Amino acid sequence: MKPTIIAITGASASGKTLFAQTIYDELLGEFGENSISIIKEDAYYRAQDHLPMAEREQTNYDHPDAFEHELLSEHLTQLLNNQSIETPIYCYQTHTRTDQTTPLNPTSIILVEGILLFSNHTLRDCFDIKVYMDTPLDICLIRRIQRDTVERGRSIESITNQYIKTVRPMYYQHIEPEKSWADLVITKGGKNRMAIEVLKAKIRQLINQYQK
Ligand code: UZR
Ligand code: MG
Repeated sequence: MKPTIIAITGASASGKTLFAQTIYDELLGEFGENSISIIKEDAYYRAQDHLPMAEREQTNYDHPDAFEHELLSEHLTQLLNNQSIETPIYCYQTHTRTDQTTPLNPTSIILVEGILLFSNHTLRDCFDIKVYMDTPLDICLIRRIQRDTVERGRSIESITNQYIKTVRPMYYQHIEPEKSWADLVITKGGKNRMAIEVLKAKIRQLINQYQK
């Protein structure tokens, strides 16, 4: 049986990481390491070593072209073929990849989370279940300010500038339209307990089939 790949997409700071991580942590405890893994689309931001810092700061990180979706699709295909992969590690401070990678072995369930997972046709076709986090944009902005000042070393000024310049317009151009591809639309953010339990129940059923 091939792994089942589940995509979780939605606006920046809509609760994708929390939703995916909660499902992962809770099922890992039940089924163990070979059952479930997570891949972050953020890890596949393009390497920008060739660009000076000032130019890297101008990149539109909310546009599909900022991601190496070809590499992510290739990696998912390798996992489907039962091969291990090396996922890139991205650094938000230097806006490029580090020279390290994280090894990842194929598991029965693969969760993939990120903002623009449905924008690329080949990538979209890799997903068996498509989830969209439909969190209001004002809530996302508040969360983004809280998160990026603490975790990504940003000033309020740089966050609000980026928000006006790219995050908000790209949301309306590229992210919100992704909703039409989704099988499940989740309201109330990454702590939506009922949504977590419903998806966990489906995943449990799948893992039990793999283990037969
Ligand atoms: P999530 N991002 C950066 O701010 N800097 C980078 O070097 C790479 C990405 C931001 C990006 C996007 N945009 O909104 C967000 N901007 O990371 C996506 N501006 O990550 O879904 O975890 O919020
Ligand atoms: Mg995230």
